[in-house]
Amino acid sequence: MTSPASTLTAVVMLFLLSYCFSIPVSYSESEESDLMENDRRFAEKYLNTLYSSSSNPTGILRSKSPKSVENKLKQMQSFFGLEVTGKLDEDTLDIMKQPRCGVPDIGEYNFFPRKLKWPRYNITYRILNYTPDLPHADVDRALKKALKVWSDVTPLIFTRLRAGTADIMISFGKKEHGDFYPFDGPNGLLAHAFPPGEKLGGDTHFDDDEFFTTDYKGYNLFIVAAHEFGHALGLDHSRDPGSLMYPVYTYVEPRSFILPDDDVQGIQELYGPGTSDPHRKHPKTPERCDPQLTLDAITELRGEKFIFKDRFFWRLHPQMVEAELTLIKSFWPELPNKIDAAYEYSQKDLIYIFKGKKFWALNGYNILEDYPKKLHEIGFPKTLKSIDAAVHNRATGKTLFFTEDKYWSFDEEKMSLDKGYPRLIADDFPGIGEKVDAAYQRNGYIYFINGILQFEYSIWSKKVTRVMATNSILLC
Ligand SMILES: [Ca+2]
Ligand SMILES: [Ca+2]
Ligand SMILES: [Ca+2]
Ligand SMILES: [Zn+2]
Ligand SMILES: [Zn+2]
Repeated sequence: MTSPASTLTAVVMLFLLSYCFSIPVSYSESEESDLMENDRRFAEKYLNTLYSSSSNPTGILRSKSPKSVENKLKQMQSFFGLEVTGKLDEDTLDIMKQPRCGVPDIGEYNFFPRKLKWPRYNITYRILNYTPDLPHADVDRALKKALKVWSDVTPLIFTRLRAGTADIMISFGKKEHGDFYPFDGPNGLLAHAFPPGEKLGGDTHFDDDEFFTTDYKGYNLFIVAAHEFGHALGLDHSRDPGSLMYPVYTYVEPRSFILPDDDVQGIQELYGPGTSDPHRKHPKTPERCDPQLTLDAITELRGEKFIFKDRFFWRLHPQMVEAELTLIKSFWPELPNKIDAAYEYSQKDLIYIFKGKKFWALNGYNILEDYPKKLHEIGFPKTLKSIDAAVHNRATGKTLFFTEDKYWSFDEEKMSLDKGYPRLIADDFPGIGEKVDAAYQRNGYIYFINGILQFEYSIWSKKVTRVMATNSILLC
């Protein structure tokens, strides 16, 4: 028998799998129309719950004219940075199917100048009941830690009450649970919370049809709660995929969680900064057109470019003008948060990802068995600490690995390093500088990224033919 945890993980994985590497399947005409009908109904429910003010747990004010489904769809596509077509395409459905918060992405009260916030810094909370998924002490600890995320960066002080009415009443419930915003069974909506105010204001509800955990399995209670308490304190959803207030659930290891900068700005706009923030650095989401932009790694993947920076990557489709920013963890939860190098070996439909002494082989969403492996297993010296950049040359079947001022040539057929390496970058690739941050190949050129500069190097004439800004790769 499978445990509920692994079943849920499998369901979550299925959602993720359908996200972008969906393989075309052929259906009969009637099957296809059934599927489309199901998707249409699913999408309509999603939009009615999350993009309409009348069903909005935080939308105290109702909009006067009900929006058409097409308009809601356009709003949703614009919120998630998708192409705004007003049509239910695959990318849109894929995002709709991801597990998320039940608070709508558009709060109608946004159009009014008043901000919903608590009029004082001392706020009380009370845990009304518990999930059967975890020991009480684990729930207490996760919720306390989730509140601390916010009190660390503001003057807010949270006090737990064991009886009576607290500002933030916390409970677990299923389906209809007393507030006319019913939950939906396993997955889909995970929790919701009401903005600051009387009575229901600040109250936070968790869908107990979910399996809540203290680790990466199921849904991590601390991560879900930290997000919901953001609402309970007055924050709306953010479009920044790196922020905690992004509506879609992404697992982050609680031990290494630091509130992202976008959320710090948001909460401090309401309550101001606190006096003793234990974290000096809050992670910022990279900006595509920042002239100071540097990059970690670049690889092609099935015709798209994946451009890695910190916890994120941009996906650049050859036909698209906008690069889509995504968290590495939302594609490959097992990968580290920041990577060193990446390349595609299209003959085997694999990409390789490097971090420190380890590397992974990925086929779409799947990490191949036996990985991660260690660099020395493919012949690198044991003393080598990391790879700076890697690029595969289809014409020669060789992959070049760059580290500091040296590089190696690797034969993909023989699976071994070529003799006579490492060699100096300066000797064989004059003009590209003494190190490489990231590299990729196209049409007989290798593009080397070094800091804020990108060097176009002709393999044929063995020289630099153009120098561009690094952010030009992101069409800036
Ligand atoms: Ca309340
Ligand atoms: Ca649910
Ligand atoms: Ca790198
Ligand atoms: Zn939310
Ligand atoms: Zn509720």
